Amino acid sequence: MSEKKSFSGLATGAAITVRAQPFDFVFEPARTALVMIDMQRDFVERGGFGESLGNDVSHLERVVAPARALLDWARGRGLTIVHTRECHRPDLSDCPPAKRLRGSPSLRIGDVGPMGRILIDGEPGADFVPQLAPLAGEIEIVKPGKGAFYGTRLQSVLEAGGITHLIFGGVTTEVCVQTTMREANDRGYECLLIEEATGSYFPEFYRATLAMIAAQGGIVGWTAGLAALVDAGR
Ligand code: TIU
Repeated sequence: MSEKKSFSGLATGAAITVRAQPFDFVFEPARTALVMIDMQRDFVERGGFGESLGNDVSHLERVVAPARALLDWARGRGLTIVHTRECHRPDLSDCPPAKRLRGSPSLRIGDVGPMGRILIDGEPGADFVPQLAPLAGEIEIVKPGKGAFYGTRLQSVLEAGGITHLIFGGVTTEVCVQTTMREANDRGYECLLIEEATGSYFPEFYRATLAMIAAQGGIVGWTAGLAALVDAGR
């Protein structure tokens, strides 16, 4: 039963229409949340989890400014704001050994790196990049997995707020962002990903993810440029 949600439809009068792929995305701000995925130092800066996996983090630096612009837009529109962080308890009790032990990273989850213990809640690396830090009253979800619904209170928070539509930004596009969009889509949420506000260590995966979200008539959801969102409903 925890997977159920109500489908009450859009109220009349306050809908905004965004030119999007594969067709227009229509949402009502009062029923929409911005979900900013994992804009953490461990993914965006050198010396963190992303780099320990062998990735070039410079690909994600360019996401910070557009993600901040998206966040500012959502704050101005009065959307519910949700920020997620992927990290684990200091005792690693919520980190499956399969996640910690897979592959041969230079530093494993829980090891001490230049920004503290890798992907551990409370350490500097697990914190938000300063430009994307939550403001008072915004919702923060700490998640142990790639998807933001797994092992978290996100669904109940969204249901309590009457949220039906989600606008996404954050990193990385094909890992935590796409996983969360798929989880949300299966739960009945209408999901829009903002192209400039998300990024991947792999440009080809970024492009492929945007394409696969909108393919087949929006099999996962919609994609749109930031300008299309900001210009809509002006
Ligand atoms: N490795 C990678 O691309 N991403 C992650 O591990 N987590 C998120 O995407 N947040």
